[in-house]
Amino acid sequence: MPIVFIIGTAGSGKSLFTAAFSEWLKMSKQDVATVNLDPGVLKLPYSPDVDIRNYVDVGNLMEKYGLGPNGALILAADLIADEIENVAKDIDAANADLVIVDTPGQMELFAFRASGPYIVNELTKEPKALVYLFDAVFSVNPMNYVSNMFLSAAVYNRFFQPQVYLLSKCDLLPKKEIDKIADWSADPKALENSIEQLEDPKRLFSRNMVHAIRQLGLRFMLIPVSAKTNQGLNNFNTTLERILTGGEKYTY
Ligand SMILES: Nc1nc2c(ncn2[C@@H]2O[C@H](COP(=O)(O)OP(=O)(O)OP(=O)(O)O)[C@@H](O)[C@H]2O)c(=O)[nH]1
Ligand SMILES: [Mg+2]
Repeated sequence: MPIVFIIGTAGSGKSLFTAAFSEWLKMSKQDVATVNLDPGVLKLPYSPDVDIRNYVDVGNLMEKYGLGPNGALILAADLIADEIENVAKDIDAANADLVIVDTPGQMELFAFRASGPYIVNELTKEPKALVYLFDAVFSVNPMNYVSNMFLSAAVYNRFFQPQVYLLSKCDLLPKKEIDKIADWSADPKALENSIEQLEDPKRLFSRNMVHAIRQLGLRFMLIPVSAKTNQGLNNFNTTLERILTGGEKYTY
C-alpha cells in the first residue's frame, strides 16, 4: 500500500491536515489508515490506526534516563527507528489502500537525524511521497517564504523521494495573499519582484537564495489547502494519485 509522509516545521499543521485529509478520503469511500509517528504528542485531532506511542514513551525515557523533555524527545526520535518492524506489522494489519503518516512535531527530529530517512526507506518498498507543508501565515513574507523553500530543499536532499508542496492554513489569509504566494511558486520572477519591493537590507541575500534554488532545478507548485475548510484537498488528492498510483484511485 502506498504511503505518504506529512512533514513540516513545528506547528505548520501536519496533524490537523492528517485528520482532515483522512476524513475527506473516508467520505469518498477510500480505504485509508493513519499513523502517528510523533512520540511526544499529547493530544491528536484524529484516532490513529497505528501509534508510535504504543512503543516509545517519552515520559518513561525522562524518568529512566534523567532527561529533560528535549533530551527525551531526541532519544525518542532515535528509538522510533528500532520499532520499525512493529510499525510495519501494525500498518499491514490495518490493511488499507493508502497510509498517511503524521511525522514528529519538530521537523529536525525526523528529517535531520538518522531515523527519519531510515524509516521512509525501510518501512515499505511501495510507492511513497513526502508532503511538505508551508505555513501560509509564516510564508506570506517573501523572505520567510524563501527560508521555507530552502528548508524544503534540505528535506528533499535528505529523503530523495517525490515531494508535494502544500500551502497550509490558507483559510487564515485573504484569497489575494494566497494567490500571491502561489504565484511565487509558479514564477520565480514574481518572487524576485516581491523581494525587491522590501525595504529590508537582507533582501539582497534572499534574492541570491532564490537564484541558488533555481540553480538546483527545484521547481514546484504550491497547492493551497485548509484543514479547517477542506479547501484544496481535491486538487492535492489528484496530484497524490498521479504520483502514487499513476492516476488510479487508491480504493475501488
Ligand atoms: N485556521 C487553521 N488552523 C489550522 C489549520 N491547520 C492547523 N491549524 C492550527 O494550527 C495549530 C497547529 O496545528 P497542528 O496540526 O497541531 O500542527 P503540527 O504541525 O502537527 O504541529 P506539531 O506536531 O505540534 O509541531 C493548531 O492550533 C491547529 O488548530 C488550518 O488549516 N486552518
Ligand atoms: Mg503534530
